[in-house]
Amino acid sequence: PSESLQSYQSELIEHAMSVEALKFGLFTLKSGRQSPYFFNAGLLSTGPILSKLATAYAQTIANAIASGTIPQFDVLFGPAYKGIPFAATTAVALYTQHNISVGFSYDRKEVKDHGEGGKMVGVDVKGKKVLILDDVMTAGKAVRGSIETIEGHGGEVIGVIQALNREEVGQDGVSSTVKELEGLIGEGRVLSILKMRDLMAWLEKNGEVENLSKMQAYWDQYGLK
Ligand code: OMP
Repeated sequence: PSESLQSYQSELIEHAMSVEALKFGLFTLKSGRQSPYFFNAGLLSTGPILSKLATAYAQTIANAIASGTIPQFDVLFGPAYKGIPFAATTAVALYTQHNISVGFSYDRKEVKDHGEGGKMVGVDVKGKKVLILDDVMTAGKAVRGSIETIEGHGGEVIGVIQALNREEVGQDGVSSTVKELEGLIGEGRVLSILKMRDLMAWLEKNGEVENLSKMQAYWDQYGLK
């Protein structure tokens, strides 16, 4: 890893570690892979940490718009459950810190049969450009579900942003989750605050030799080639 970390990136890593939302050790993933690290965004749950996280999402999004990587968009979509508070706070940060005004919406996991009904809550995505905001991506299963939901409601997905992109190959050992998703929504449009490489850069900078070598071994086996 050679890319240098921005301060909002190292701050997020350090805050996440301080509440054990980011842990190094041995963990079994949804895919069955044995990972030397795990990111549990559900533990990013204090005002100060949410504020750091929303600031980091907003900064990443604003940079991507400024460089033309993603177009300006209308709606920030946060999938249930963890995406909901993160998208809401990021919509606020985009407005207060970057003067970017967007709508906010989210889905329910269960369909309601009374009251406002339906699966979607918030701004209608129909005919709108939508950016999906979620916590962590491994094989992209969750993101694919969100793309289906938004397109099913007539929206156009112009990008995806994650707090952490683990950058892993698919179950077949060769396909790249990021490439496949980019095939659906456009080149370069899968954004993240942090990538697995950034975690490795942080470990290297902080002299965590043992964790770094486990991360390297995992990367050699499952990382994007
Ligand atoms: P995909 O849907 O395959 O991209 O995996 C994302 C999901 O994996 C998340 O929504 C979590 O349920 C879980 N997960 C984490 O939360 N953190 C990790 O570090 C790794 C995983 C995982 O199991 O791959």
